[in-house]
Amino acid sequence: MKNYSIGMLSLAAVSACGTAYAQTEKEKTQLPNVIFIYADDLGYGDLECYGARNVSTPNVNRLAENGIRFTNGYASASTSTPSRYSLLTGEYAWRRNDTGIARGDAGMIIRPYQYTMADMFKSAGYATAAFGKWHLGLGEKTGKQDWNAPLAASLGDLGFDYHYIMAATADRVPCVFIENGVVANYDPESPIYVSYEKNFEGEPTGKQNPELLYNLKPSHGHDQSIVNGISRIGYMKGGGKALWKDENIADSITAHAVEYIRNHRDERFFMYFATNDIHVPRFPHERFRGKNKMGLRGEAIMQFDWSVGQLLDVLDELGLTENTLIILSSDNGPVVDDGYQDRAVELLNGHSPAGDLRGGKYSTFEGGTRVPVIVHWPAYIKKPQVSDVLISQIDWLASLAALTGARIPQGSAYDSYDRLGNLLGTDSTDRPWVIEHAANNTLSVRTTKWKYIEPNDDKRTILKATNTELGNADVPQLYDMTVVGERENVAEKYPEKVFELERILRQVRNRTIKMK
Ligand code: NG6
Ligand code: CA
Repeated sequence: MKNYSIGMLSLAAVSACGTAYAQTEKEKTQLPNVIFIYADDLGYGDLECYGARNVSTPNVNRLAENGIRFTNGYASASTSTPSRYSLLTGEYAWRRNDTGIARGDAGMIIRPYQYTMADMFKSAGYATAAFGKWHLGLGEKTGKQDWNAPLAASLGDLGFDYHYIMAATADRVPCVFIENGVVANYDPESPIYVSYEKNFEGEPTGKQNPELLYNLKPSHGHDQSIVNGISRIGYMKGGGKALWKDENIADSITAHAVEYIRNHRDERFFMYFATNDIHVPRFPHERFRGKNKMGLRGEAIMQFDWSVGQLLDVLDELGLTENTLIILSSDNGPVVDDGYQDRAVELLNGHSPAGDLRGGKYSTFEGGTRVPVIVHWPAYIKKPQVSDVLISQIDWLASLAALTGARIPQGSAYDSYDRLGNLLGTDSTDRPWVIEHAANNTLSVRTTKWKYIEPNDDKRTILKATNTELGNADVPQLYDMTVVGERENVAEKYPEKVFELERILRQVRNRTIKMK
């Protein structure tokens, strides 16, 4: 039996499985606001509090110094769409075959009937909102959206009361914000057309008109439609005054989030704050330019930290800091050259984006999925700590449902377990296993001591364009996780371990295992 006490209050503790529910009205009134600060491609080593030396992140440090900083926290996947799908549904993305990196005109991947993180909070009486990068599709069908009318399906169908988002990523068209299912700041003089098949007649592309790329040029891919002097993935026409300017994206997302907090100061709210930073194209606001010796990538980290600071400041100002639970993390590991000539590689200056982990974004290796995780809730977490407990974003839905008292419908959030005690620092029992999902759909199983990577047929050991070690092999790999860096494959030495972890993976796949 566990007790979650918040200030004067002790949340009713329930049952042998350690689930805590906010049961009474009084308890419910003490529930915190919840904010996810979800960075894009921010690596394990990219924050000062995780050892970064070339860039300071004072606002994130503030959270770490007064909260819990996790050293074994995992995103579910090493790319964005599957990671976000898993976080928001509590179901592994690899259970479906349509959750890979989404196009900008993908149909909405989470279906309206699915239960989501936002549904959970809404059912517990929270106001719910999403800001920033979405990348989980919009509308009914891929390629069939009418961007000049309300979208046929959007986040309102997934439990979010309000959203101000980018459809996909900054490197994919359409380059406009979507507010509550319609293009924000829509310009009727300039209707929007999008295609991932072919260009629109007379429209320039990065490939054919490199002279028009006055802001950033691609290093690989990203040579289709040009918006704001930067070429993107996909073709678009129109947009007019609705088109974003990359240098203002962080300001725009943050301003909307800050305004939301102000307007909902008297309500309990859940906010999914998904920054565009530090994804490519990295093109931060002028005020960060020249401020970091790593150039644009370092400046994008500074801009991320600035956004965090804006949220913290408004919470302070409104007296909401104490009872707001903030969870800061990233959707996948780092990449340096992800397709634009932003000089990120040459200006690293000794910085290790993945810390001492091997691999990065796209990999099966740790750099792909082990990410910063910081939890901050002054009313509850009184003793700051660094925790090495094994946790995964897949569990956040069930864990926060345990906090709020929301009941998850049977069969929903199937892969998500209540590990609230881990997140709040009261339970240091490791998750018995964590599943990591690489870009090529290879799965790995991490336990406290071991990591098993299943064999695959992908011949690439390095993703050349990004210079990322992928960790592929056609034989089983087993690494001793007490040794940093996944260097020595000891599968042949410990066949019984390989067998044990293979079995866990098989059972998780088949849904024949339940975590104790
Ligand atoms: C890749 C893009 C990369 C990035 C990634 C998705 C090319 C050559 N590369 O296909 O730039 O957009 O998709 O990143 O197009 S994620 O973080 O959203 O998953
Ligand atoms: Ca990402």
